[in-house]
Amino acid sequence: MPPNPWYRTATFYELLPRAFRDSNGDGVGDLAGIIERLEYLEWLGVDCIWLPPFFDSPLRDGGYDVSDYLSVHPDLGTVEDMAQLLDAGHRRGLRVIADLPINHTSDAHPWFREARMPGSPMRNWYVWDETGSRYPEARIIFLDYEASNWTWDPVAEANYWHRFYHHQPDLNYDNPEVGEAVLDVMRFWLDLGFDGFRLDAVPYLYERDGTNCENLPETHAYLKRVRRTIDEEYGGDRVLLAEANQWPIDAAAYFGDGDECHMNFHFPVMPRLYMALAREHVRDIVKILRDTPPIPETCQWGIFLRNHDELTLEMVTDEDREFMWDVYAPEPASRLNLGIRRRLTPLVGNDRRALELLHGLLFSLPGSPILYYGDEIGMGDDISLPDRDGVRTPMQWDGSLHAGFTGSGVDAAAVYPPIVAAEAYRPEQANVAAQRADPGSLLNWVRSMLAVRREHPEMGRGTFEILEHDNDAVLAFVRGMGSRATLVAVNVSEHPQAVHLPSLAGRVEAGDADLIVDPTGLIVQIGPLEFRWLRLS
Ligand code: TEU
Repeated sequence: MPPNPWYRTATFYELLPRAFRDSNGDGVGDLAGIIERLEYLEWLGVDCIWLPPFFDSPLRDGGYDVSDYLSVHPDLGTVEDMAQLLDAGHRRGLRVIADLPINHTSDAHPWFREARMPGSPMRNWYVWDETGSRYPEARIIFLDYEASNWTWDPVAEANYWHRFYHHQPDLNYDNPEVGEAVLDVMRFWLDLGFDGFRLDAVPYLYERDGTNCENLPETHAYLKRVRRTIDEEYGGDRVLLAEANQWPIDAAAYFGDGDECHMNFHFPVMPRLYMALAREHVRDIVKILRDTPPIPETCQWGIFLRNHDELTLEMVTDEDREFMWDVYAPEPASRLNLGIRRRLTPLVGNDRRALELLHGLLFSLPGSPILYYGDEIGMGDDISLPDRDGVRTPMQWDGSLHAGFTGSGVDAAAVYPPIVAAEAYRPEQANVAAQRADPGSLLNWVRSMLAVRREHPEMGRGTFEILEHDNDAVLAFVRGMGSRATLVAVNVSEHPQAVHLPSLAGRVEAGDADLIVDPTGLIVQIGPLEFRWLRLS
Protein backbone atom coordinates (compact mmCIF):
# COMPACT_ATOMS: atom_id res chain seq x y z
CA MET A 1 0.00 0.00 0.00
CA PRO A 2 1.48 3.42 -0.88
CA PRO A 3 2.13 5.48 2.23
CA ASN A 4 -0.36 8.21 3.07
CA PRO A 5 1.97 11.21 3.27
CA TRP A 6 -0.01 13.12 5.91
CA TYR A 7 3.22 13.85 7.79
CA ARG A 8 4.56 15.91 4.89
CA THR A 9 2.07 18.71 5.47
CA ALA A 10 1.51 18.19 9.20
CA THR A 11 2.60 20.40 12.08
CA PHE A 12 3.86 18.47 15.09
CA TYR A 13 3.61 19.57 18.71
CA GLU A 14 5.86 18.13 21.39
CA LEU A 15 4.36 18.19 24.87
CA LEU A 16 5.68 16.69 28.08
CA PRO A 17 2.91 14.69 29.78
CA ARG A 18 4.27 15.53 33.25
CA ALA A 19 4.28 19.26 32.50
CA PHE A 20 1.18 19.90 30.41
CA ARG A 21 -1.85 19.70 32.70
CA ASP A 22 -2.48 18.02 36.04
CA SER A 23 -6.06 16.71 36.19
CA ASN A 24 -6.01 15.09 39.64
CA GLY A 25 -4.28 17.68 41.82
CA ASP A 26 -1.15 15.72 42.71
CA GLY A 27 1.13 18.35 41.17
CA VAL A 28 2.16 16.15 38.23
CA GLY A 29 0.73 16.42 34.73
CA ASP A 30 -1.11 13.36 33.45
CA LEU A 31 -2.86 11.81 30.46
CA ALA A 32 -6.32 12.87 31.62
CA GLY A 33 -4.93 16.41 31.78
CA ILE A 34 -3.81 16.19 28.15
CA ILE A 35 -7.30 15.00 27.19
CA GLU A 36 -8.72 18.13 28.89
CA ARG A 37 -6.49 20.30 26.72
CA LEU A 38 -6.98 18.67 23.31
CA GLU A 39 -9.47 21.42 22.57
CA TYR A 40 -6.58 23.89 22.80
CA LEU A 41 -4.37 21.91 20.42
CA GLU A 42 -7.19 21.62 17.90
CA TRP A 43 -7.86 25.36 18.22
CA LEU A 44 -4.15 26.11 17.74
CA GLY A 45 -4.17 24.09 14.52
CA VAL A 46 -1.50 21.45 15.03
CA ASP A 47 -1.90 18.01 13.48
CA CYS A 48 0.16 15.55 15.47
CA ILE A 49 1.19 15.33 19.11
CA TRP A 50 4.62 13.93 19.97
CA LEU A 51 4.55 12.37 23.43
CA PRO A 52 7.97 11.92 25.06
CA PRO A 53 8.34 8.67 27.01
CA PHE A 54 5.39 7.99 29.32
CA PHE A 55 6.43 4.47 30.35
CA ASP A 56 7.27 3.23 33.82
CA SER A 57 10.70 4.56 34.68
CA PRO A 58 12.93 5.59 37.60
CA LEU A 59 12.91 9.05 35.92
CA ARG A 60 16.64 9.60 36.03
CA ASP A 61 16.54 10.81 32.41
CA GLY A 62 13.08 12.33 32.10
CA GLY A 63 11.60 8.90 31.30
CA TYR A 64 14.08 8.06 28.53
CA ASP A 65 15.23 5.45 31.07
CA VAL A 66 12.43 2.92 30.55
CA SER A 67 11.85 0.12 33.06
CA ASP A 68 8.69 -1.31 31.46
CA TYR A 69 7.86 -0.65 27.79
CA LEU A 70 4.34 -2.02 28.07
CA SER A 71 3.12 0.27 30.82
CA VAL A 72 2.23 3.87 31.55
CA HIS A 73 4.04 5.53 34.46
CA PRO A 74 1.59 5.49 37.40
CA ASP A 75 1.98 9.28 37.86
CA LEU A 76 0.55 9.77 34.37
CA GLY A 77 -2.30 7.23 34.33
CA THR A 78 -2.90 3.82 32.84
CA VAL A 79 -2.79 2.09 29.47
CA GLU A 80 -6.56 2.51 29.44
CA ASP A 81 -6.13 6.29 29.86
CA MET A 82 -3.72 6.24 26.92
CA ALA A 83 -6.33 4.45 24.79
CA GLN A 84 -8.78 7.20 25.72
CA LEU A 85 -6.28 9.91 24.86
CA LEU A 86 -5.66 8.36 21.44
CA ASP A 87 -9.35 8.02 20.82
CA ALA A 88 -10.17 11.56 21.94
CA GLY A 89 -7.29 12.93 19.86
CA HIS A 90 -8.39 11.06 16.77
CA ARG A 91 -11.94 12.32 17.15
CA ARG A 92 -10.53 15.85 16.94
CA GLY A 93 -8.37 15.00 13.94
CA LEU A 94 -5.18 14.95 16.00
CA ARG A 95 -2.67 12.16 15.52
CA VAL A 96 -0.34 11.03 18.28
CA ILE A 97 3.14 9.51 18.09
CA ALA A 98 5.00 7.84 20.95
CA ASP A 99 8.63 8.53 21.71
CA LEU A 100 10.34 5.15 21.99
CA PRO A 101 13.85 4.89 23.39
CA ILE A 102 14.98 1.71 21.66
CA ASN A 103 18.75 2.12 22.00
CA HIS A 104 18.82 1.58 25.75
CA THR A 105 16.72 0.75 28.79
CA SER A 106 16.98 1.75 32.42
CA ASP A 107 19.25 -0.43 34.55
CA ALA A 108 16.04 -1.06 36.50
CA HIS A 109 14.46 -2.83 33.52
CA PRO A 110 13.84 -6.55 34.26
CA TRP A 111 15.79 -7.42 31.10
CA PHE A 112 18.91 -5.82 32.54
CA ARG A 113 18.32 -7.11 36.06
CA GLU A 114 18.22 -10.60 34.59
CA ALA A 115 21.08 -10.08 32.12
CA ARG A 116 23.57 -9.05 34.79
CA MET A 117 23.09 -12.24 36.83
CA PRO A 118 26.04 -14.63 36.66
CA GLY A 119 25.39 -17.28 34.02
CA SER A 120 22.19 -15.56 32.84
CA PRO A 121 20.80 -16.78 29.49
CA MET A 122 19.86 -13.13 28.89
CA ARG A 123 23.41 -11.81 29.28
CA ASN A 124 23.69 -11.01 25.57
CA TRP A 125 20.62 -8.74 25.58
CA TYR A 126 23.10 -6.01 26.49
CA VAL A 127 26.65 -5.20 25.39
CA TRP A 128 29.47 -6.34 27.69
CA ASP A 129 33.23 -6.19 27.76
CA GLU A 130 35.71 -7.47 30.32
CA THR A 131 38.15 -4.61 29.92
CA GLY A 132 35.86 -1.66 29.22
CA SER A 133 38.19 -0.44 26.52
CA ARG A 134 36.46 -1.67 23.39
CA TYR A 135 35.15 0.77 20.73
CA PRO A 136 37.52 3.61 21.70
CA GLU A 137 36.50 5.66 18.63
CA ALA A 138 32.96 6.20 19.98
CA ARG A 139 32.47 9.72 21.38
CA ILE A 140 30.90 10.42 24.76
CA ILE A 141 27.60 12.26 24.28
CA PHE A 142 26.70 13.38 27.82
CA LEU A 143 30.07 15.01 28.36
CA ASP A 144 29.06 16.82 31.54
CA TYR A 145 28.00 13.61 33.28
CA GLU A 146 29.92 10.62 31.97
CA ALA A 147 33.63 9.90 31.56
CA SER A 148 33.29 6.63 29.63
CA ASN A 149 30.79 4.67 27.55
CA TRP A 150 31.51 1.66 29.80
CA THR A 151 30.51 1.08 33.42
CA TRP A 152 31.68 -1.79 35.62
CA ASP A 153 28.92 -3.98 37.01
CA PRO A 154 30.10 -5.92 40.06
CA VAL A 155 27.21 -8.38 39.80
CA ALA A 156 27.92 -9.27 36.19
CA GLU A 157 31.67 -8.91 36.72
CA ALA A 158 31.92 -7.13 33.39
CA ASN A 159 31.53 -3.65 31.93
CA TYR A 160 28.30 -2.75 30.12
CA TRP A 161 28.07 -0.35 27.19
CA HIS A 162 26.02 2.86 27.39
CA ARG A 163 26.01 5.81 24.99
CA PHE A 164 24.12 8.04 27.44
CA TYR A 165 23.84 7.96 31.25
CA HIS A 166 25.57 5.05 33.01
CA HIS A 167 22.19 3.94 34.33
CA GLN A 168 21.02 3.39 30.72
CA PRO A 169 22.65 0.22 29.37
CA ASP A 170 22.48 -0.11 25.57
CA LEU A 171 20.51 -3.03 24.19
CA ASN A 172 22.46 -5.50 22.06
CA TYR A 173 20.92 -5.57 18.59
CA ASP A 174 23.36 -8.26 17.51
CA ASN A 175 21.09 -10.54 19.47
CA PRO A 176 18.06 -11.11 17.20
CA GLU A 177 15.84 -11.59 20.25
CA VAL A 178 16.29 -7.91 21.09
CA GLY A 179 15.10 -6.71 17.69
CA GLU A 180 12.09 -9.03 17.99
CA ALA A 181 11.23 -7.83 21.49
CA VAL A 182 11.39 -4.20 20.37
CA LEU A 183 9.08 -4.96 17.42
CA ASP A 184 6.63 -6.49 19.89
CA VAL A 185 6.74 -3.29 21.94
CA MET A 186 5.90 -1.34 18.79
CA ARG A 187 3.02 -3.68 17.97
CA PHE A 188 1.59 -3.21 21.46
CA TRP A 189 1.35 0.58 21.08
CA LEU A 190 0.30 0.53 17.42
CA ASP A 191 -2.50 -1.87 18.36
CA LEU A 192 -3.61 0.65 20.98
CA GLY A 193 -3.89 3.27 18.22
CA PHE A 194 -0.65 5.25 18.07
CA ASP A 195 0.08 6.83 14.69
CA GLY A 196 3.77 6.08 14.83
CA PHE A 197 6.93 6.63 16.78
CA ARG A 198 9.73 9.05 17.35
CA LEU A 199 12.62 6.60 17.43
CA ASP A 200 14.98 7.97 20.05
CA ALA A 201 18.75 7.97 19.53
CA VAL A 202 18.72 5.58 16.55
CA PRO A 203 22.25 6.11 15.20
CA TYR A 204 23.68 4.05 18.04
CA LEU A 205 21.84 0.72 17.81
CA TYR A 206 24.85 -1.36 16.72
CA GLU A 207 28.56 -1.34 17.62
CA ARG A 208 31.45 -2.44 15.43
CA ASP A 209 35.21 -2.48 16.10
CA GLY A 210 37.17 0.19 14.30
CA THR A 211 34.16 2.49 13.83
CA ASN A 212 32.63 5.37 15.80
CA CYS A 213 29.61 3.08 16.31
CA GLU A 214 27.20 5.53 14.64
CA ASN A 215 25.08 5.10 11.48
CA LEU A 216 26.29 1.54 10.86
CA PRO A 217 24.84 -0.47 7.95
CA GLU A 218 23.44 -2.98 10.45
CA THR A 219 21.47 -0.16 12.12
CA HIS A 220 19.92 0.86 8.79
CA ALA A 221 19.10 -2.78 8.03
CA TYR A 222 17.25 -3.13 11.33
CA LEU A 223 15.28 0.10 10.77
CA LYS A 224 14.28 -1.09 7.30
CA ARG A 225 13.04 -4.27 8.90
CA VAL A 226 10.96 -2.21 11.36
CA ARG A 227 9.50 -0.21 8.47
CA ARG A 228 8.63 -3.32 6.46
CA THR A 229 6.96 -4.94 9.43
CA ILE A 230 4.88 -1.89 10.27
CA ASP A 231 3.85 -1.30 6.65
CA GLU A 232 2.83 -4.93 6.26
CA GLU A 233 0.99 -5.26 9.54
CA TYR A 234 -0.54 -1.79 9.89
CA GLY A 235 -0.87 -0.38 6.39
CA GLY A 236 0.79 2.79 5.18
CA ASP A 237 -0.55 5.32 7.67
CA ARG A 238 1.87 5.05 10.61
CA VAL A 239 4.98 7.17 10.69
CA LEU A 240 8.55 6.61 11.86
CA LEU A 241 10.37 9.79 12.89
CA ALA A 242 14.05 9.12 13.46
CA GLU A 243 16.03 11.08 16.00
CA ALA A 244 19.41 10.98 14.30
CA ASN A 245 21.43 14.00 15.36
CA GLN A 246 23.89 13.84 12.44
CA TRP A 247 25.31 15.84 9.54
CA PRO A 248 22.93 16.10 6.54
CA ILE A 249 24.43 13.30 4.48
CA ASP A 250 24.34 10.83 7.39
CA ALA A 251 20.93 12.06 8.52
CA ALA A 252 19.45 11.60 5.03
CA ALA A 253 20.58 7.95 5.10
CA TYR A 254 17.78 7.27 7.62
CA PHE A 255 15.26 7.72 4.78
CA GLY A 256 16.88 4.83 2.87
CA ASP A 257 15.32 4.65 -0.58
CA GLY A 258 12.00 5.61 0.96
CA ASP A 259 12.04 2.24 2.71
CA GLU A 260 13.38 3.26 6.12
CA CYS A 261 12.11 6.13 8.30
CA HIS A 262 9.48 8.48 6.88
CA MET A 263 10.96 11.40 8.74
CA ASN A 264 14.15 12.50 10.44
CA PHE A 265 14.96 15.67 12.31
CA HIS A 266 17.17 18.14 10.48
CA PHE A 267 19.47 18.87 13.43
CA PRO A 268 22.15 20.89 11.57
CA VAL A 269 19.83 23.57 10.22
CA MET A 270 18.51 24.47 13.70
CA PRO A 271 21.56 26.20 15.28
CA ARG A 272 22.25 27.97 11.99
CA LEU A 273 18.93 29.80 12.24
CA TYR A 274 20.17 31.34 15.50
CA MET A 275 23.61 31.93 14.00
CA ALA A 276 21.99 33.90 11.20
CA LEU A 277 20.27 36.23 13.65
CA ALA A 278 23.48 36.80 15.59
CA ARG A 279 25.70 37.27 12.53
CA GLU A 280 23.11 39.15 10.48
CA HIS A 281 23.88 37.02 7.44
CA VAL A 282 22.43 33.80 6.07
CA ARG A 283 25.56 32.16 4.65
CA ASP A 284 25.54 29.32 7.22
CA ILE A 285 21.91 28.46 6.49
CA VAL A 286 22.48 28.50 2.74
CA LYS A 287 25.55 26.29 3.04
CA ILE A 288 23.88 23.63 5.18
CA LEU A 289 20.81 23.54 2.91
CA ARG A 290 23.04 23.19 -0.14
CA ASP A 291 24.85 20.35 1.64
CA THR A 292 21.53 18.60 2.29
CA PRO A 293 20.92 15.91 -0.33
CA PRO A 294 17.54 15.49 -2.03
CA ILE A 295 15.37 12.96 -0.20
CA PRO A 296 12.84 10.42 -1.47
CA GLU A 297 9.43 11.80 -2.49
CA THR A 298 7.64 10.05 0.38
CA CYS A 299 9.99 11.35 3.08
CA GLN A 300 10.15 14.54 5.07
CA TRP A 301 12.52 16.40 7.37
CA GLY A 302 11.33 17.42 10.81
CA ILE A 303 12.48 20.95 11.59
CA PHE A 304 12.36 22.64 14.96
CA LEU A 305 13.56 25.63 16.91
CA ARG A 306 13.66 24.01 20.35
CA ASN A 307 12.77 20.78 22.10
CA HIS A 308 12.96 19.18 25.56
CA ASP A 309 16.77 18.85 25.38
CA GLU A 310 19.47 21.46 25.39
CA LEU A 311 19.81 23.37 22.11
CA THR A 312 22.40 20.99 20.73
CA LEU A 313 25.57 22.33 19.14
CA GLU A 314 26.86 18.90 18.13
CA MET A 315 26.38 19.66 14.41
CA VAL A 316 28.45 22.85 14.19
CA THR A 317 32.20 23.48 14.04
CA ASP A 318 34.16 24.14 17.25
CA GLU A 319 34.45 27.78 16.24
CA ASP A 320 30.73 28.15 15.62
CA ARG A 321 29.98 26.46 18.94
CA GLU A 322 32.14 28.98 20.81
CA PHE A 323 30.37 31.76 18.94
CA MET A 324 26.93 30.39 19.84
CA TRP A 325 27.90 30.01 23.49
CA ASP A 326 29.31 33.53 23.61
CA VAL A 327 26.19 35.07 22.12
CA TYR A 328 23.39 32.91 23.49
CA ALA A 329 24.85 31.43 26.70
CA PRO A 330 27.15 33.95 28.34
CA GLU A 331 26.26 32.54 31.81
CA PRO A 332 28.08 29.21 32.35
CA ALA A 333 24.93 27.81 34.01
CA SER A 334 23.08 27.96 30.72
CA ARG A 335 25.57 25.60 29.01
CA LEU A 336 25.12 21.84 29.08
CA ASN A 337 27.13 19.14 27.32
CA LEU A 338 27.60 20.58 23.82
CA GLY A 339 24.62 22.86 24.02
CA ILE A 340 22.50 25.56 25.62
CA ARG A 341 19.76 24.70 28.09
CA ARG A 342 17.41 27.60 27.40
CA ARG A 343 14.02 28.04 25.84
CA LEU A 344 13.31 29.86 22.61
CA THR A 345 11.97 33.15 23.99
CA PRO A 346 14.77 33.86 26.51
CA LEU A 347 17.33 32.89 23.83
CA VAL A 348 16.21 35.75 21.65
CA GLY A 349 15.76 38.18 24.55
CA ASN A 350 11.97 38.08 24.29
CA ASP A 351 12.19 39.99 20.99
CA ARG A 352 8.87 39.53 19.22
CA ARG A 353 10.44 40.29 15.83
CA ALA A 354 13.00 37.50 16.24
CA LEU A 355 10.32 35.08 17.43
CA GLU A 356 8.18 35.80 14.37
CA LEU A 357 11.13 35.60 12.02
CA LEU A 358 12.24 32.22 13.39
CA HIS A 359 8.70 30.86 13.14
CA GLY A 360 8.47 32.26 9.61
CA LEU A 361 11.51 30.15 8.73
CA LEU A 362 10.24 27.13 10.65
CA PHE A 363 6.99 27.21 8.68
CA SER A 364 8.57 27.63 5.24
CA LEU A 365 11.91 25.81 5.10
CA PRO A 366 11.79 22.25 3.72
CA GLY A 367 10.33 19.97 6.36
CA SER A 368 7.43 19.62 8.75
CA PRO A 369 7.53 22.08 11.66
CA ILE A 370 7.74 20.70 15.17
CA LEU A 371 6.67 23.08 17.94
CA TYR A 372 7.68 22.71 21.57
CA TYR A 373 4.86 23.29 24.07
CA GLY A 374 4.92 26.74 25.60
CA ASP A 375 7.04 28.36 22.92
CA GLU A 376 3.84 29.54 21.23
CA ILE A 377 3.11 31.72 24.27
CA GLY A 378 6.71 32.81 24.76
CA MET A 379 7.32 30.78 27.91
CA GLY A 380 10.55 31.26 29.86
CA ASP A 381 12.90 28.83 31.57
CA ASP A 382 14.78 28.35 34.86
CA ILE A 383 18.49 27.70 34.62
CA SER A 384 18.76 27.26 38.38
CA LEU A 385 17.25 23.78 37.94
CA PRO A 386 19.51 20.79 37.17
CA ASP A 387 20.10 19.14 33.80
CA ARG A 388 17.31 20.01 31.32
CA ASP A 389 14.56 20.50 33.92
CA GLY A 390 14.61 24.26 33.38
CA VAL A 391 13.13 23.93 29.88
CA ARG A 392 10.53 21.41 31.07
CA THR A 393 8.47 23.55 33.44
CA PRO A 394 4.65 23.43 33.59
CA MET A 395 2.57 24.85 30.77
CA GLN A 396 1.13 28.24 31.73
CA TRP A 397 -2.59 28.14 31.07
CA ASP A 398 -3.69 31.24 32.95
CA GLY A 399 -2.48 33.89 35.38
CA SER A 400 -3.63 32.12 38.56
CA LEU A 401 -1.47 30.45 41.20
CA HIS A 402 0.20 27.41 39.55
CA ALA A 403 -0.70 28.90 36.18
CA GLY A 404 -3.79 26.72 35.81
CA PHE A 405 -1.44 23.77 35.42
CA THR A 406 -2.84 22.27 38.60
CA GLY A 407 -5.42 23.25 41.22
CA SER A 408 -4.61 26.34 43.27
CA GLY A 409 -4.96 24.29 46.48
CA VAL A 410 -1.97 22.15 45.54
CA ASP A 411 1.20 22.62 47.60
CA ALA A 412 3.80 24.43 45.46
CA ALA A 413 6.46 21.94 46.60
CA ALA A 414 4.52 19.16 44.82
CA VAL A 415 4.91 20.92 41.48
CA TYR A 416 8.26 19.89 39.97
CA PRO A 417 9.77 21.43 37.93
CA PRO A 418 8.36 24.58 39.52
CA ILE A 419 6.41 27.16 37.51
CA VAL A 420 8.75 29.76 36.00
CA ALA A 421 9.27 32.61 38.45
CA ALA A 422 11.39 35.02 36.38
CA GLU A 423 9.66 38.39 36.28
CA ALA A 424 9.23 38.69 32.50
CA TYR A 425 7.93 35.12 32.13
CA ARG A 426 5.70 34.55 35.17
CA PRO A 427 2.23 33.17 34.41
CA GLU A 428 0.81 36.69 34.70
CA GLN A 429 3.07 37.68 31.80
CA ALA A 430 2.82 34.60 29.59
CA ASN A 431 -0.28 32.44 29.63
CA VAL A 432 -2.69 30.84 27.20
CA ALA A 433 -5.94 32.40 28.45
CA ALA A 434 -4.73 35.99 28.20
CA GLN A 435 -3.14 35.42 24.81
CA ARG A 436 -6.18 33.66 23.41
CA ALA A 437 -8.19 36.75 24.26
CA ASP A 438 -5.66 39.15 22.75
CA PRO A 439 -5.76 39.28 18.93
CA GLY A 440 -2.26 40.81 18.87
CA SER A 441 -0.64 38.09 21.00
CA LEU A 442 2.19 35.80 19.94
CA LEU A 443 -0.17 32.86 20.40
CA ASN A 444 -2.75 34.27 17.98
CA TRP A 445 0.02 35.15 15.56
CA VAL A 446 1.39 31.56 15.59
CA ARG A 447 -2.14 30.24 15.17
CA SER A 448 -2.84 32.47 12.19
CA MET A 449 0.48 31.49 10.58
CA LEU A 450 -0.44 27.82 10.97
CA ALA A 451 -3.74 28.57 9.26
CA VAL A 452 -1.99 30.35 6.40
CA ARG A 453 0.48 27.49 6.08
CA ARG A 454 -2.40 25.01 5.87
CA GLU A 455 -3.59 26.92 2.77
CA HIS A 456 -0.12 26.50 1.26
CA PRO A 457 0.69 22.82 0.84
CA GLU A 458 3.78 23.83 -1.15
CA MET A 459 5.38 24.76 2.19
CA GLY A 460 5.24 21.09 3.11
CA ARG A 461 5.45 19.20 -0.15
CA GLY A 462 6.71 21.67 -2.69
CA THR A 463 10.04 22.12 -4.40
CA PHE A 464 12.63 24.32 -2.74
CA GLU A 465 14.86 26.69 -4.66
CA ILE A 466 17.27 29.15 -3.07
CA LEU A 467 17.47 32.33 -5.15
CA GLU A 468 20.86 33.81 -5.96
CA HIS A 469 21.32 37.49 -5.16
CA ASP A 470 23.97 39.71 -3.70
CA ASN A 471 22.59 40.63 -0.26
CA ASP A 472 23.57 38.03 2.30
CA ALA A 473 21.41 39.56 5.04
CA VAL A 474 18.44 38.14 3.14
CA LEU A 475 17.46 34.54 2.56
CA ALA A 476 15.21 34.27 -0.50
CA PHE A 477 13.72 31.03 -1.73
CA VAL A 478 10.75 29.72 -3.67
CA ARG A 479 8.47 26.87 -2.61
CA GLY A 480 6.57 25.56 -5.61
CA MET A 481 3.98 22.89 -6.27
CA GLY A 482 2.11 22.44 -9.54
CA SER A 483 0.84 25.85 -10.59
CA ARG A 484 1.41 27.46 -7.20
CA ALA A 485 4.59 29.07 -5.95
CA THR A 486 5.46 31.24 -2.96
CA LEU A 487 8.48 33.48 -2.58
CA VAL A 488 9.88 33.60 0.93
CA ALA A 489 12.25 36.49 1.73
CA VAL A 490 13.73 36.84 5.21
CA ASN A 491 15.83 39.73 6.49
CA VAL A 492 17.95 38.54 9.44
CA SER A 493 19.55 41.93 10.03
CA GLU A 494 18.63 44.89 12.22
CA HIS A 495 18.57 47.16 9.17
CA PRO A 496 16.14 47.51 6.26
CA GLN A 497 17.32 45.56 3.24
CA ALA A 498 16.48 45.25 -0.43
CA VAL A 499 17.13 42.31 -2.69
CA HIS A 500 17.11 42.24 -6.44
CA LEU A 501 15.80 38.96 -7.82
CA PRO A 502 16.27 38.84 -11.60
CA SER A 503 14.69 35.42 -12.02
CA LEU A 504 11.34 36.72 -10.75
CA ALA A 505 10.82 39.34 -13.47
CA GLY A 506 7.12 39.44 -14.23
CA ARG A 507 6.10 36.90 -11.57
CA VAL A 508 4.79 39.26 -8.89
CA GLU A 509 2.12 41.90 -9.29
CA ALA A 510 3.16 45.30 -7.96
CA GLY A 511 0.62 46.93 -5.70
CA ASP A 512 2.69 46.82 -2.56
CA ALA A 513 4.95 49.75 -1.72
CA ASP A 514 7.75 47.39 -0.73
CA LEU A 515 7.84 45.69 -4.12
CA ILE A 516 9.42 47.25 -7.15
CA VAL A 517 8.75 45.43 -10.37
CA ASP A 518 10.94 46.45 -13.27
CA PRO A 519 12.09 44.74 -16.47
CA THR A 520 15.29 43.51 -14.81
CA GLY A 521 13.47 41.60 -12.09
CA LEU A 522 11.80 42.04 -8.77
CA ILE A 523 13.12 44.21 -5.96
CA VAL A 524 11.81 43.30 -2.51
CA GLN A 525 12.32 45.72 0.36
CA ILE A 526 12.16 44.20 3.83
CA GLY A 527 12.28 45.86 7.23
CA PRO A 528 14.64 44.88 10.07
CA LEU A 529 14.05 41.27 11.22
CA GLU A 530 11.06 40.92 8.92
CA PHE A 531 9.99 38.26 6.49
CA ARG A 532 7.61 38.17 3.53
CA TRP A 533 5.66 35.38 1.88
CA LEU A 534 4.61 36.46 -1.65
CA ARG A 535 2.48 34.58 -4.12
CA LEU A 536 4.14 34.15 -7.52
CA SER A 537 2.35 33.67 -10.76
O1 TEU B 1 18.64 12.31 22.95
C1 TEU B 1 19.57 11.59 22.19
C2 TEU B 1 20.51 12.37 21.38
O2 TEU B 1 20.73 12.01 20.24
C3 TEU B 1 21.34 13.44 22.00
O3 TEU B 1 22.48 13.58 21.19
C4 TEU B 1 20.69 14.73 22.02
O4 TEU B 1 20.57 15.14 20.71
C5 TEU B 1 21.59 15.66 22.82
O5 TEU B 1 21.33 15.42 24.19
C6 TEU B 1 21.40 17.08 22.54
O6 TEU B 1 20.15 17.56 22.85
C7 TEU B 1 17.58 11.51 23.40
C8 TEU B 1 16.56 12.32 24.15
O7 TEU B 1 16.06 13.35 23.33
C9 TEU B 1 17.17 12.85 25.42
O8 TEU B 1 16.21 13.57 26.17
C10 TEU B 1 17.69 11.69 26.25
O9 TEU B 1 18.34 12.18 27.40
C11 TEU B 1 18.66 10.86 25.41
O10 TEU B 1 18.04 10.43 24.21
C12 TEU B 1 19.12 9.63 26.16
O11 TEU B 1 18.06 8.82 26.53
